[in-house]
Amino acid sequence: MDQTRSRELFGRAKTFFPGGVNSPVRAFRSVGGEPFIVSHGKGPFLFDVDGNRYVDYINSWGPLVLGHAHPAVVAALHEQAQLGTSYGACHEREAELAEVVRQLFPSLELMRFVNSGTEAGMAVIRLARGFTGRRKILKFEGCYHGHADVLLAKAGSGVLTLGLPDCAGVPASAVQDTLVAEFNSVESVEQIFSACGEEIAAVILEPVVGNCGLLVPDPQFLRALRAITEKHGALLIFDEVMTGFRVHLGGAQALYSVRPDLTMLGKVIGGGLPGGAFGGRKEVMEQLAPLGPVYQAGTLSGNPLAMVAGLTTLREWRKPGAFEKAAGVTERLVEALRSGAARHGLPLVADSVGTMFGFFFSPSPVRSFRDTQSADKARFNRFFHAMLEAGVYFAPSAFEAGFVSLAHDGEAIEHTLKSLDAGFAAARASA
Ligand code: KE4
Repeated sequence: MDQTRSRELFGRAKTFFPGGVNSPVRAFRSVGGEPFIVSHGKGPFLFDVDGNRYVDYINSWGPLVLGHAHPAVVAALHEQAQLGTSYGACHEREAELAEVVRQLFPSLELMRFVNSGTEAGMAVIRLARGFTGRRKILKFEGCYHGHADVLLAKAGSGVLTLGLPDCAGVPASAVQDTLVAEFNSVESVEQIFSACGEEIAAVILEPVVGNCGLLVPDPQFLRALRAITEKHGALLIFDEVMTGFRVHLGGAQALYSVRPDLTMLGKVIGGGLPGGAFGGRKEVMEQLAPLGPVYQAGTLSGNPLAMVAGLTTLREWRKPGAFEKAAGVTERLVEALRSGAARHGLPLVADSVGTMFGFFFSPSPVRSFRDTQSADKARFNRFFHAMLEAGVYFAPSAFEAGFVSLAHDGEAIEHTLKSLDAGFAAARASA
């Protein structure tokens, strides 16, 4: 595949940006090689500056449930741009989007729009601490909630050790009150709560994990977290930035019938523009300025472009049959991954929840962050590059989720399935 122009432009990008990128995962460091440079996207496809076409299973890391440049979204943005791109003042589109969000997420009795999932994460932690008067936060290994210091903590050595900084620049003081438990392990949560439950302001998690590959919750896990947090007076926070509208129109909280106290949203809600939200119980949200003492703000929060992109996206996405169609294609892809790997004698576990999927080259089920470490990363990387060569773009990391859009029908999915043998043959080859 000729990527001459991409190489030139990526070389230029590296003179401006660390690693040539504006977000680390885009640099292909985990899979090796260098990324292609996008010229444009359309439906399920990305096109690079050398004219190569790729079936895109990243969809901008989740936002594009309709695919790239959906005509209705483009038209809505074009119309709004002529009325102004940002007002820094109240306008009707905000409540219009909020109304649709609350129809799908009734637990958001009140909400606030922000510009990213990270902002939503910062806000819910401060709000939970302000509402409860407590300091400790319990998160789970492998879950990512944006890059706010307080959430960049990794598990300490012992079960009860407080979080350790997960990257340079995060002082120990920033994560000294962040505890880290094991996803799908009720026992690890109960141990921490029995030791300091009355100091814990909130438990925060991705209810279906997408940031260390896909981890599906055991049936009783989310219900157990609900019961434990209620018992100890801690808030339950669902980070649905990735799962929102994707695993179910109403997110994981609808799919698993567990109502959190606070929810983070992002990605899909902005329809491909910078957008996020957080919301939940009225009495908690009323602690927020200007009503209450917890401060949070944002220049571009609720900006009309993101509002109309989100609104148009959700209106199309909630049309009868749309979600089910994309979920059906996702299941078909996962089945083809399983059967293709088996045909090539490769150990592989694959799963999907709604229109989100993940797979590991692993002989055994992957139910926790620790399990992900047994996955064969080198094998994934060979698979990734062979599929890219065939014009199919999976996430450039063995530890990310994949996403299907409404546009992934017909040619896109047929081309993908036809290309899998090449991917598995490369995966099987010795390093
Ligand atoms: P943003 O600040 O990137 O909008 O959202 C942070 C975030 C919060 N919560 C969850 C569950 C998320 O998945 C994310 C961001 N996800 C990554 C994908 N692993 C975004 C890709 C990137 O960082 O470039």
